[in-house]
Amino acid sequence: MRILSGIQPSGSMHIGNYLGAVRQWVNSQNPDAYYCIVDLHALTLQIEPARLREQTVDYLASLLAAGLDPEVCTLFIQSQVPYHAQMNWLLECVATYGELSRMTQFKEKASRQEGYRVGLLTYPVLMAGDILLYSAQQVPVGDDQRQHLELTREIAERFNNRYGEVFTVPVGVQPKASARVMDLQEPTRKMSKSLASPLGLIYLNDTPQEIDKKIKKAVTDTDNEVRFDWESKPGLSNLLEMYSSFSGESPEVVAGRYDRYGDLKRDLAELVIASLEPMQRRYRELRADEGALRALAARGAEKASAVAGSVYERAAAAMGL
Ligand code: AQP
Repeated sequence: MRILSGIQPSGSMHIGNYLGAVRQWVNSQNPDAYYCIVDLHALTLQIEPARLREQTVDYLASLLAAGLDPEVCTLFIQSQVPYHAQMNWLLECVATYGELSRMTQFKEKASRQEGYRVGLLTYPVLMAGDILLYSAQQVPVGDDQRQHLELTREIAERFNNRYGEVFTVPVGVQPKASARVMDLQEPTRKMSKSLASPLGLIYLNDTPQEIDKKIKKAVTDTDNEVRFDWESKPGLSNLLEMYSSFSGESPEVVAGRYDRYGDLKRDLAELVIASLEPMQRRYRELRADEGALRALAARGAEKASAVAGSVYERAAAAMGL
């Protein structure tokens, strides 16, 4: 099964990224799976160059620590495969301004800043290129990327109708639980790096004390009845779903064991700390050898270029270049 997915090295990786996307990557890795750190996407928002460089390596270590095996799948850095930027231009001449300006993430992010960059509008096209370059059949992503994936399908179909069959039309795959992990302080909003509220996100490398504090301070409600109900109890349901994602039980079964929010929060904190601990240990070991991480990324880029190059050449030729 040909798979492609990516993650932006903006901010630090959080459990929304892990439960919504990265854990699926680990479970579905195979020799035909391509996973990339999409550093070009990170340029859509303000980020210090030195920080971006550093975080890109942090993400390599985090993905390996989470369980990706470069002997099994291909792991690479987007900007090291120039076909992504080249394909972006071809597809910008297929996508329309109207469809890009209707994207919910664009509207949300643009509304929070003055003078936003053109890249903020067009990055779903870059993402479409990321996917189509690898003829991906499946794209494991969190729920927030559903709209961008639908756009990718439309662009692929339009291209194929206009210029001939070049692209595979992909499908998105969401996890059964935690496709949308919510902010712990504002549980009606997704947990998100660019809206980092200090207590709202759990980062994969948070200390046990930080995790414990954030979960204990998570916003719930006042009626003190433990019930899984997103409509009337979003804060509590977010905690129950998080518990369920780490323990494998259904959120209803977890809810049935508790009478008090405090007890649930205490046990959830313990569960999250214990689940992340082996990953954190492995992260520290891997991050200590930056040379090895960069060498691994270079090998990944070489493998990825071979696949992306041939699809790019076919797309460019079909358009008359
Ligand atoms: N809260 C979330 N719940 C479940 N899945 C999530 N993902 C992101 N947030 C959640 C999934 O993680 C993958 C990588 O995401 P990304 O870093 O490339 O970009 P994003 O979706 O835009 O993530 P953020 O954290 O919200 O970053 P900003 O704030 O920069 O937009 C994707 O598969 C995504 O679905």
